[in-house]
Amino acid sequence: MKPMKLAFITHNKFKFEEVKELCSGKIDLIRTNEEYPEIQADSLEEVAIFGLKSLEIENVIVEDAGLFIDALNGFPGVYSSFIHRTIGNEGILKLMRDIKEREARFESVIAYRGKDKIHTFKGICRGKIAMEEKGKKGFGYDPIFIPEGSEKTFAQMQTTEKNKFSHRGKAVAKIMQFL
Ligand code: ITT
Repeated sequence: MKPMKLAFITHNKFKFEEVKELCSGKIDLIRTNEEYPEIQADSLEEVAIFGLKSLEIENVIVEDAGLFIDALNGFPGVYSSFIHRTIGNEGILKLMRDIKEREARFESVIAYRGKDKIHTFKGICRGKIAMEEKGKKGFGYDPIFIPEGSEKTFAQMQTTEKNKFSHRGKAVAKIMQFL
């Protein structure tokens, strides 16, 4: 049987590569650069669903992710994109300089539309904020995030290894089971 075709609308090529690897052999994932609105909302679900509703295509996914730091009451959370563009990893490390409680989590929400209804799939990866940036791979907050069960940051891992721990890997596993 031919693998089903699925469009992933994202501007982030790293995200696409991660999901593509997880889908390999099972789903034929195509990256589409289409514009869709990214609203500022209180939850990742709202952002992903709103984006998907504006698109009139079938068999499509969008994904919204964020980093939630316990000691900062979940900041940057839904503001992760803006905060990364402005203060960046260096800014987060500065905010965390004197904080011993370094627990944090990444969340990923995938919104999928087949023929009609929209479904969402959530993956969470717990871990901690590193004391300094480490590693050159990946993107975004990868150099400052160490997932539970590893001593390495995401930026020190190859895609396959990051996928085993990551929020995105968990959300993709859920949607694959659904499909
Ligand atoms: P889209 O086009 O898919 O929206 P994006 O890069 O804008 O791509 P998000 O809005 O989902 O992605 O991500 C919010 C922020 O969190 C952004 O700054 C990302 O770099 C960062 N981020 C998301 N997933 C990450 C991951 O797996 N590792 C490190 N940083 C991540």
